[in-house]
Amino acid sequence: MTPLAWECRGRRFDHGTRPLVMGIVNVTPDSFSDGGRFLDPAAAVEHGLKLAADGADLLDVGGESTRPGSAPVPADEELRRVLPVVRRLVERAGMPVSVDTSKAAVARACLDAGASIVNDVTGLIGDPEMPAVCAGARAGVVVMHMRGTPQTMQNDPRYADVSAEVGDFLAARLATLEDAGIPRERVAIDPGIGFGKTLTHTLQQLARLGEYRKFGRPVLLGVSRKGFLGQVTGRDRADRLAGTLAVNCFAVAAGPAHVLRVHDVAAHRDAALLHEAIARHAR
Ligand code: HH2
Repeated sequence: MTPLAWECRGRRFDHGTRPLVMGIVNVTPDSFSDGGRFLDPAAAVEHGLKLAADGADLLDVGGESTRPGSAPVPADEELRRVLPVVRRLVERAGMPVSVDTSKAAVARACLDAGASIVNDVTGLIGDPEMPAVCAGARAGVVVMHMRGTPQTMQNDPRYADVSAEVGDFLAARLATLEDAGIPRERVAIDPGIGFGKTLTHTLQQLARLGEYRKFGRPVLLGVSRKGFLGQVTGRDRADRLAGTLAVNCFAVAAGPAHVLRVHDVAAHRDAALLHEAIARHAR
Protein backbone atom coordinates (compact mmCIF):
# COMPACT_ATOMS: atom_id res chain seq x y z
CA MET A 1 0.00 0.00 0.00
CA THR A 2 1.52 3.33 -1.06
CA PRO A 3 1.78 5.83 1.81
CA LEU A 4 -0.57 8.78 1.23
CA ALA A 5 -1.75 11.65 3.37
CA TRP A 6 -5.29 12.98 3.90
CA GLU A 7 -5.72 16.46 5.37
CA CYS A 8 -8.85 16.94 7.46
CA ARG A 9 -9.21 20.31 9.18
CA GLY A 10 -5.56 20.61 10.07
CA ARG A 11 -5.28 16.94 11.11
CA ARG A 12 -3.23 14.77 8.80
CA PHE A 13 -3.84 11.07 8.35
CA ASP A 14 -0.62 9.55 7.18
CA HIS A 15 -1.32 6.26 5.53
CA GLY A 16 1.57 4.05 6.31
CA THR A 17 1.06 0.43 5.45
CA ARG A 18 -1.91 0.05 7.80
CA PRO A 19 -5.37 0.74 6.39
CA LEU A 20 -7.58 2.98 8.52
CA VAL A 21 -10.75 1.53 10.01
CA MET A 22 -13.81 3.78 9.83
CA GLY A 23 -16.59 2.60 12.17
CA ILE A 24 -20.19 3.08 10.99
CA VAL A 25 -22.69 4.75 13.34
CA ASN A 26 -26.11 4.74 11.65
CA VAL A 27 -28.66 6.91 13.48
CA THR A 28 -31.52 5.75 11.26
CA PRO A 29 -34.68 3.64 11.53
CA ASP A 30 -34.08 1.95 8.17
CA SER A 31 -30.39 1.27 7.39
CA PHE A 32 -30.07 -2.02 5.58
CA SER A 33 -28.12 -3.91 8.21
CA ASP A 34 -28.56 -2.09 11.53
CA GLY A 35 -31.60 0.18 10.98
CA GLY A 36 -33.39 1.16 14.20
CA ARG A 37 -30.74 -0.20 16.57
CA PHE A 38 -29.14 3.19 17.28
CA LEU A 39 -31.90 5.68 16.51
CA ASP A 40 -31.85 6.89 20.10
CA PRO A 41 -28.90 9.37 20.36
CA ALA A 42 -27.65 7.87 23.63
CA ALA A 43 -27.58 4.38 22.07
CA ALA A 44 -25.77 5.77 19.01
CA VAL A 45 -23.14 7.48 21.16
CA GLU A 46 -22.62 4.30 23.19
CA HIS A 47 -22.23 2.36 19.97
CA GLY A 48 -19.70 4.89 18.62
CA LEU A 49 -17.70 4.67 21.85
CA LYS A 50 -17.75 0.88 21.62
CA LEU A 51 -16.40 1.07 18.05
CA ALA A 52 -13.71 3.48 19.28
CA ALA A 53 -12.75 1.03 22.04
CA ASP A 54 -12.73 -1.77 19.45
CA GLY A 55 -9.96 0.05 17.59
CA ALA A 56 -11.59 2.37 15.05
CA ASP A 57 -9.41 5.16 13.65
CA LEU A 58 -12.39 7.34 12.80
CA LEU A 59 -16.18 7.23 13.09
CA ASP A 60 -18.75 7.94 10.37
CA VAL A 61 -22.14 9.16 11.64
CA GLY A 62 -25.11 9.01 9.26
CA GLY A 63 -28.77 10.00 9.66
CA GLU A 64 -30.17 9.05 6.26
CA SER A 65 -30.16 5.53 4.85
CA THR A 66 -28.92 5.26 1.27
CA ARG A 67 -29.87 1.63 0.76
CA PRO A 68 -31.56 0.93 -2.58
CA GLY A 69 -35.13 2.27 -2.55
CA SER A 70 -34.69 4.29 0.68
CA ALA A 71 -36.71 7.49 1.09
CA PRO A 72 -34.95 10.86 1.45
CA VAL A 73 -35.00 12.45 4.92
CA PRO A 74 -35.67 16.21 5.38
CA ALA A 75 -32.63 18.20 6.57
CA ASP A 76 -34.16 19.14 9.93
CA GLU A 77 -34.92 15.49 10.74
CA GLU A 78 -31.47 14.35 9.62
CA LEU A 79 -29.87 17.06 11.77
CA ARG A 80 -32.03 16.12 14.76
CA ARG A 81 -30.67 12.58 14.44
CA VAL A 82 -26.98 13.22 13.85
CA LEU A 83 -26.03 16.50 15.52
CA PRO A 84 -26.21 15.38 19.19
CA VAL A 85 -24.36 12.19 18.29
CA VAL A 86 -21.61 14.00 16.37
CA ARG A 87 -21.23 16.53 19.20
CA ARG A 88 -20.88 13.86 21.90
CA LEU A 89 -18.54 11.68 19.85
CA VAL A 90 -16.29 14.65 19.06
CA GLU A 91 -16.08 15.28 22.82
CA ARG A 92 -15.70 11.71 23.97
CA ALA A 93 -14.41 9.35 21.27
CA GLY A 94 -10.93 10.90 21.00
CA MET A 95 -10.81 10.46 17.23
CA PRO A 96 -11.95 12.31 14.11
CA VAL A 97 -15.65 12.16 13.36
CA SER A 98 -17.05 12.11 9.84
CA VAL A 99 -20.63 12.95 8.92
CA ASP A 100 -22.26 10.88 6.17
CA THR A 101 -24.53 13.42 4.49
CA SER A 102 -25.26 14.99 1.14
CA LYS A 103 -26.92 18.10 2.60
CA ALA A 104 -24.89 21.26 3.09
CA ALA A 105 -26.96 22.41 6.09
CA VAL A 106 -26.31 19.13 7.89
CA ALA A 107 -22.61 19.20 7.00
CA ARG A 108 -22.26 22.84 8.17
CA ALA A 109 -23.85 22.19 11.57
CA CYS A 110 -21.77 19.04 12.13
CA LEU A 111 -18.54 20.80 11.12
CA ASP A 112 -19.45 23.59 13.57
CA ALA A 113 -19.86 20.87 16.20
CA GLY A 114 -16.33 19.61 15.50
CA ALA A 115 -16.66 17.00 12.76
CA SER A 116 -13.52 16.69 10.61
CA ILE A 117 -14.81 14.97 7.47
CA VAL A 118 -17.85 15.14 5.19
CA ASN A 119 -18.63 11.80 3.55
CA ASP A 120 -20.98 12.60 0.67
CA VAL A 121 -22.37 9.69 -1.38
CA THR A 122 -23.26 12.13 -4.18
CA GLY A 123 -19.63 13.20 -4.61
CA LEU A 124 -20.52 16.75 -3.42
CA ILE A 125 -22.94 17.16 -6.32
CA GLY A 126 -26.28 16.63 -4.54
CA ASP A 127 -26.34 20.04 -2.86
CA PRO A 128 -24.77 22.99 -4.73
CA GLU A 129 -23.72 24.59 -1.41
CA MET A 130 -21.73 21.56 -0.30
CA PRO A 131 -18.33 22.37 -1.89
CA ALA A 132 -18.30 25.88 -0.36
CA VAL A 133 -19.24 24.54 3.08
CA CYS A 134 -16.45 21.95 2.99
CA ALA A 135 -13.91 24.38 1.53
CA GLY A 136 -14.72 27.04 4.16
CA ALA A 137 -14.19 24.59 7.02
CA ARG A 138 -11.07 23.03 5.45
CA ALA A 139 -12.85 19.72 5.94
CA GLY A 140 -11.64 16.40 4.67
CA VAL A 141 -14.12 15.01 2.16
CA VAL A 142 -15.03 11.61 0.76
CA VAL A 143 -16.07 11.81 -2.88
CA MET A 144 -18.10 8.75 -3.82
CA HIS A 145 -19.47 7.62 -7.17
CA MET A 146 -23.17 6.86 -7.45
CA ARG A 147 -25.22 6.27 -10.61
CA GLY A 148 -28.67 7.86 -10.11
CA THR A 149 -30.17 8.19 -6.63
CA PRO A 150 -30.83 5.60 -3.92
CA GLN A 151 -34.43 5.45 -5.19
CA THR A 152 -33.41 4.61 -8.77
CA MET A 153 -29.82 3.40 -8.70
CA GLN A 154 -30.46 -0.34 -8.91
CA ASN A 155 -32.91 -0.05 -11.84
CA ASP A 156 -30.83 -1.78 -14.51
CA PRO A 157 -27.56 0.21 -14.23
CA ARG A 158 -25.41 -0.05 -17.37
CA TYR A 159 -21.79 0.80 -18.12
CA ALA A 160 -19.57 0.07 -21.09
CA ASP A 161 -16.63 -0.13 -18.64
CA VAL A 162 -17.55 0.48 -15.02
CA SER A 163 -13.99 1.00 -13.69
CA ALA A 164 -13.07 3.45 -16.42
CA GLU A 165 -16.34 5.41 -16.15
CA VAL A 166 -16.09 5.67 -12.37
CA GLY A 167 -12.44 6.73 -12.78
CA ASP A 168 -13.48 9.47 -15.22
CA PHE A 169 -16.08 10.69 -12.74
CA LEU A 170 -13.55 10.77 -9.88
CA ALA A 171 -10.99 12.61 -12.03
CA ALA A 172 -13.58 15.24 -12.98
CA ARG A 173 -14.68 15.69 -9.37
CA LEU A 174 -11.09 16.09 -8.15
CA ALA A 175 -10.56 18.85 -10.73
CA THR A 176 -13.88 20.62 -10.07
CA LEU A 177 -13.46 20.50 -6.32
CA GLU A 178 -9.92 21.86 -6.57
CA ASP A 179 -11.37 24.84 -8.46
CA ALA A 180 -13.98 25.17 -5.71
CA GLY A 181 -11.27 25.50 -3.03
CA ILE A 182 -10.91 21.87 -1.93
CA PRO A 183 -7.34 20.81 -2.69
CA ARG A 184 -6.74 17.18 -3.57
CA GLU A 185 -4.90 16.64 -0.28
CA ARG A 186 -8.27 16.90 1.46
CA VAL A 187 -10.06 14.36 -0.73
CA ALA A 188 -10.46 10.60 -0.37
CA ILE A 189 -12.09 8.81 -3.30
CA ASP A 190 -14.63 6.00 -3.21
CA PRO A 191 -15.85 3.80 -6.09
CA GLY A 192 -19.32 3.57 -4.48
CA ILE A 193 -19.76 -0.16 -4.01
CA GLY A 194 -23.41 -1.10 -4.66
CA PHE A 195 -24.49 2.42 -5.62
CA GLY A 196 -25.94 1.84 -9.08
CA LYS A 197 -23.94 -1.32 -9.81
CA THR A 198 -24.88 -4.92 -10.50
CA LEU A 199 -22.97 -7.83 -8.97
CA THR A 200 -20.78 -8.05 -12.08
CA HIS A 201 -20.03 -4.32 -11.96
CA THR A 202 -19.04 -4.61 -8.30
CA LEU A 203 -16.73 -7.57 -8.91
CA GLN A 204 -15.14 -5.75 -11.86
CA GLN A 205 -14.59 -2.67 -9.70
CA LEU A 206 -12.97 -4.69 -6.92
CA ALA A 207 -10.76 -6.59 -9.35
CA ARG A 208 -9.54 -3.33 -10.91
CA LEU A 209 -9.23 -1.03 -7.89
CA GLY A 210 -5.55 -0.56 -8.79
CA GLU A 211 -6.63 1.71 -11.64
CA TYR A 212 -7.38 4.39 -9.05
CA ARG A 213 -3.77 4.41 -7.85
CA LYS A 214 -3.04 7.03 -10.52
CA PHE A 215 -5.03 9.62 -8.56
CA GLY A 216 -2.57 9.46 -5.65
CA ARG A 217 -5.47 9.78 -3.21
CA PRO A 218 -6.63 7.47 -0.43
CA VAL A 219 -9.31 5.04 -1.56
CA LEU A 220 -12.18 4.50 0.86
CA LEU A 221 -14.06 1.25 0.42
CA GLY A 222 -17.56 0.54 1.75
CA VAL A 223 -18.35 -3.14 1.28
CA SER A 224 -19.52 -3.93 4.81
CA ARG A 225 -22.38 -6.46 4.86
CA LYS A 226 -23.55 -5.34 1.40
CA GLY A 227 -25.86 -7.28 -0.89
CA PHE A 228 -23.23 -8.50 -3.35
CA LEU A 229 -21.64 -10.52 -0.52
CA GLY A 230 -24.95 -12.32 -0.06
CA GLN A 231 -25.25 -12.88 -3.81
CA VAL A 232 -21.90 -14.69 -3.84
CA THR A 233 -22.05 -16.51 -0.49
CA GLY A 234 -25.79 -17.02 0.02
CA ARG A 235 -25.48 -15.48 3.52
CA ASP A 236 -27.91 -12.94 4.93
CA ARG A 237 -26.90 -9.56 6.34
CA ALA A 238 -26.33 -10.77 9.89
CA ASP A 239 -23.85 -13.34 8.65
CA ARG A 240 -21.58 -11.42 6.28
CA LEU A 241 -18.58 -10.60 8.47
CA ALA A 242 -16.36 -13.28 6.90
CA GLY A 243 -17.27 -12.11 3.41
CA THR A 244 -16.72 -8.46 4.32
CA LEU A 245 -13.34 -9.23 5.84
CA ALA A 246 -12.28 -11.35 2.87
CA VAL A 247 -13.10 -8.60 0.37
CA ASN A 248 -11.43 -5.91 2.47
CA CYS A 249 -8.24 -7.97 2.91
CA PHE A 250 -8.16 -8.62 -0.83
CA ALA A 251 -8.68 -4.93 -1.53
CA VAL A 252 -5.97 -3.80 0.87
CA ALA A 253 -3.44 -6.29 -0.48
CA ALA A 254 -4.24 -6.02 -4.19
CA GLY A 255 -5.92 -2.68 -3.82
CA PRO A 256 -5.33 0.00 -3.07
CA ALA A 257 -7.85 0.42 -0.26
CA HIS A 258 -6.70 2.81 2.46
CA VAL A 259 -9.84 3.39 4.55
CA LEU A 260 -12.27 0.56 5.32
CA ARG A 261 -15.80 1.72 6.22
CA VAL A 262 -17.18 -1.12 8.34
CA HIS A 263 -19.77 -2.14 10.92
CA ASP A 264 -17.46 -4.75 12.52
CA VAL A 265 -14.49 -2.76 13.75
CA ALA A 266 -12.69 -5.24 16.03
CA ALA A 267 -12.18 -7.84 13.30
CA HIS A 268 -10.97 -5.22 10.83
CA ARG A 269 -8.57 -3.72 13.34
CA ASP A 270 -6.95 -7.15 13.72
CA ALA A 271 -6.80 -7.59 9.94
CA ALA A 272 -5.27 -4.12 9.53
CA LEU A 273 -2.59 -4.83 12.13
CA LEU A 274 -1.74 -8.16 10.52
CA HIS A 275 -1.53 -6.55 7.12
CA GLU A 276 0.89 -3.98 8.52
CA ALA A 277 2.99 -6.63 10.28
CA ILE A 278 3.34 -8.70 7.10
CA ALA A 279 3.91 -5.65 4.87
CA ARG A 280 6.91 -4.71 7.00
CA HIS A 281 8.66 -7.80 5.65
CA ALA A 282 7.96 -7.11 2.00
CA ARG A 283 10.92 -6.30 -0.17
N1 HH2 B 1 -22.20 2.96 1.91
C1 HH2 B 1 -23.28 3.27 2.64
C2 HH2 B 1 -23.43 4.53 3.23
N2 HH2 B 1 -22.45 5.46 3.09
N3 HH2 B 1 -20.36 6.12 2.23
C3 HH2 B 1 -19.28 5.84 1.50
N4 HH2 B 1 -18.31 6.77 1.35
N5 HH2 B 1 -19.10 4.62 0.89
C4 HH2 B 1 -20.04 3.64 0.98
O1 HH2 B 1 -19.84 2.57 0.37
C5 HH2 B 1 -21.22 3.91 1.75
C6 HH2 B 1 -21.35 5.18 2.38
C7 HH2 B 1 -24.36 2.24 2.84
O2 HH2 B 1 -24.10 1.46 3.96
P1 HH2 B 1 -24.77 1.64 5.41
O3 HH2 B 1 -24.39 2.93 6.05
O4 HH2 B 1 -24.43 0.44 6.20
O5 HH2 B 1 -26.33 1.58 5.13
P2 HH2 B 1 -27.46 2.67 4.98
O6 HH2 B 1 -27.11 3.58 3.84
O7 HH2 B 1 -28.68 1.86 4.72
O8 HH2 B 1 -27.53 3.44 6.27
